Amino acid sequence: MAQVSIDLDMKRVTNKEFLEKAIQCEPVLKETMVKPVSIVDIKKSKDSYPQAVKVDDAENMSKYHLKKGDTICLDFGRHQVGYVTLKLSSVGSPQDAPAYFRLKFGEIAKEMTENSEDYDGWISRGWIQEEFIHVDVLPAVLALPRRYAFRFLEISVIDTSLKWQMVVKDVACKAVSAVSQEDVPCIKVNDGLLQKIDQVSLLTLQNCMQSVFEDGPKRDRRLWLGDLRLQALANYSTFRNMDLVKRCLYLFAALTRDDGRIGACLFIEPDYIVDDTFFFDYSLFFVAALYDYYMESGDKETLKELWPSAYRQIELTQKEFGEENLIDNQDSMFCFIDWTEGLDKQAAAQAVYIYCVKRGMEIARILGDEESAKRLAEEIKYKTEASLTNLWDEKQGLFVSGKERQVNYASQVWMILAGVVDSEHGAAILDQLISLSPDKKMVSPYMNHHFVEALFMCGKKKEAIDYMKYYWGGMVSLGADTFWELYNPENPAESPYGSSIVNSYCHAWSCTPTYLIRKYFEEDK
Ligand code: RAM
Repeated sequence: MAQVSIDLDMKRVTNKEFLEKAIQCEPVLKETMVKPVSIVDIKKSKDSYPQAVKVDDAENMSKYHLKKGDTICLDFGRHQVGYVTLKLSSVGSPQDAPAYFRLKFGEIAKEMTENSEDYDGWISRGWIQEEFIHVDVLPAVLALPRRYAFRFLEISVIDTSLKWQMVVKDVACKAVSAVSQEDVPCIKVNDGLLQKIDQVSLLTLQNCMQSVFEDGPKRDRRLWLGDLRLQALANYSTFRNMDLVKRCLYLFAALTRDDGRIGACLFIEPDYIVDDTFFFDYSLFFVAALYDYYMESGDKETLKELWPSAYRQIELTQKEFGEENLIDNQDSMFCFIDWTEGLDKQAAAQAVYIYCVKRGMEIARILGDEESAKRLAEEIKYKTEASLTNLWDEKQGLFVSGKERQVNYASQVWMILAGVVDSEHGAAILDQLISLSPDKKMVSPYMNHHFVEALFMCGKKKEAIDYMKYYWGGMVSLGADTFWELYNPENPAESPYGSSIVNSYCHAWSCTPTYLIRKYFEEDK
């Protein structure tokens, strides 16, 4: 079972002024009414990704008289996040028993073929989007209180009676988001697959941009710092909703542990509250996210106000280093990096630290805080030297991690992104990595994003584009209209949760191709 680093005894503190600023930036969500486009049949197949086959137009749904055991599956055309209302009635004799039916929502066709009773994973089955409903009196308008993330809605009648049947007269979804994909111009790249990848990235980001940048509108519907950093980058290249980023930064700075440590994620309901999960890398990414925000918005006031919170993350994470300026060996979930089983995170965590401290040093310089800038420059020097002396394996031409000197993707990628090696050296490392193909690869689109960014940074444009087409294009070829939380092309059913039923298929950290294409590629074509 995967574990996270949890601090059950933590004391929380709230900076009311910061919280107030975050509340002032709360977006008014745009609402769009969406109707299903067709009735489909999702064919169970040996193929792990079944497709939905159209059997009728959605406007014919009221022609279906549903009795015990009957099912109809509606396709809303593409992924939606919103509130669903159904108009139901009956035909036949007077309604002499309740209508009893099951509603099942799925983000992709595969979910519709999975049986929730089989779920035996370690996170809550409550995330499975399924309702068992009784309606005593028809006709009725059923307005569901939950917000769903879905493209497909299956209505299965468990029972009516022998004398009457249920009719679904109309179904509508009030879709919500802080932004609208239609406001973003298409990429100027003459490549159909890249255009498609860009559009799918945009819809992913749009549907995650709610009251905060959620990680996934199906699950966990929370603001996670690692996801936020990437969403914000994608947002700068597309929607440019600066207030939503500002809101999230102020929320993280407002809601901390009593020592100032920023949590890995936070909740906004019923109250604003920071979770008790902490990751070394996620706390540090507050520094990087603040830096990126300033570079894009020029909002120096926010930079100045939040700099002490950012600096505090460096001070606190600094304690994780031993005398020789190397991260002490820790339990595997002290730092996130990726969901890869058995991944040794020492080298990647060391590099994330250097990456973030470099951005911290830049902030200090921008704000004229010369003393901190000097201290951070020394910190970068020591940690970089320690990495090159202890974690670089000259014989293998790769970085190693931990006591077992594990070779993995994450260490190389993060050492490159952190600038521990220059781009020429980085290119050689990537060549060596790809040809060696070590066991410990990448699982999440989050880690794959960093790999692609490293390729771009080392001048490997063609490889980066080819890899994006292979990885994100792989999801497109399996029918994705939003990108997924997890995708391992070599094992498409993989899930860190014990079962893919609870995987999220519109997930923030996979939306970055729109950023990568626009930043590194578009101007060339
Ligand atoms: C998962 C979520 C989230 C991510 C964490 C670390 O629970 O998918 O997006 O940031 O992992």
